[in-house]
Amino acid sequence: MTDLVRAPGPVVMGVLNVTPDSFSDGGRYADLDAAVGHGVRLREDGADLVDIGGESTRPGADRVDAATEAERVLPVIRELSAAGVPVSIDTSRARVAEAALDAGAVVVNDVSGGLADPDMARVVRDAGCPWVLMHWRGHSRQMRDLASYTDVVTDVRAELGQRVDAALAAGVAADRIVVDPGLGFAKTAAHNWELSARLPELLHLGYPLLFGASRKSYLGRLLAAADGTPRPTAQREAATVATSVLAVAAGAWGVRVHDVRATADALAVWTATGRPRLTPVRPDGTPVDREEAIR
Ligand code: PMM
Repeated sequence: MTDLVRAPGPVVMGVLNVTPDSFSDGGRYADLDAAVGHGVRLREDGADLVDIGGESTRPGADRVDAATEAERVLPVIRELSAAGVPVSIDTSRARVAEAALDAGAVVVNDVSGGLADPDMARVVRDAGCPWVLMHWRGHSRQMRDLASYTDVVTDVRAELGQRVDAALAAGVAADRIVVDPGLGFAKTAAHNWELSARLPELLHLGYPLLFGASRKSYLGRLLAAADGTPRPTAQREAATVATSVLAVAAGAWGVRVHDVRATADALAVWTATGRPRLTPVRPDGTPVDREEAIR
C-alpha cells in the first residue's frame, strides 16, 4: 500500500459514508454490518481503497463532534482492515485520523487539505501514510458563500500549492501527497465544469490528482428534467462514469466514486484501449501547448 501514490493507476476509491445525512448514501450504511458488507462489496467491485467518512460534508450540513465521528467510523475501519480491505479515512480532524490509522486505515483523505486542524500534518508525517489534500475554503455551513474566484483553475491551483508547501514544511514526504480540486466544495456548477475542462493545468502542481465528481449536484443539474428538477442522485451514474473516464484520460491519478463497478468497468475499457490521453484544445480545436496551459 505504501506504493499506492506511485501506482500507475488509475486508482479507484470507493465511497462509504457512515453518516445519517450524506447527500448520496446518507443513512444507508449507519449499521455496522451493512457498512462492512458494503465495504467488502466495493472492494470486490474493484476499489483500490474504501474511503470511510463519519461526517457529512454536504453543503449546509452541521458538524458532528469528534467523538461521534470516531464512534461511527472506527468499528467499520477495524472490521474492513481485518478483512484485508485497504481503507482511507475521510476526516479533517487529526484525532479521528490518528485513531483511524491505529484501527488499520492506510490513507488520510482530508477534505480541508490540512487547514481545519493544525495537528493533521504531524499525524500524517508520523504515520508516513499518503495524504489527500483537497481544495477547501471552509466548513459545510459557510462553503456556499466562499465560491468566489478570479479564475477558478489558477486560484485552486495556487491554494492547493500552498497546502502542499505547508505539508512539506511540516515534514510530510513529497511522495505521500495527493491533491484534489474538491469539486462542489465552495464551487458553483460552472466552477466544477471549468476545473474538469482544464484539469491538465492542475497537474502542473506535480502531484497525483484525485477527482471526486461522483453523483454531485452539478451532474444532477446538467441532467435536470424539462421542468428544472435535478436528476436524483441514484440516477447520475452514467454521468459519473463519464467524468471518471475523462478525468483519468486528462491525467488524473484516481477517482472517488460511489458505484465502483461501473467506473472500474469503464476504466478497464480505457486501459484496454491503450490508455488514450486527452490533449487540451482551444475552442477552434487546435492543441494548447504546455506553456499556454500553465498561464
Ligand atoms: N467529496 C466528498 C467527500 N469527501 N474527498 C475527496 N478527496 N474529494 C471529494 O471530492 C470528496 C471527498 C463529498 O461527497 P460524498 O458525500 O459522496 O462523500
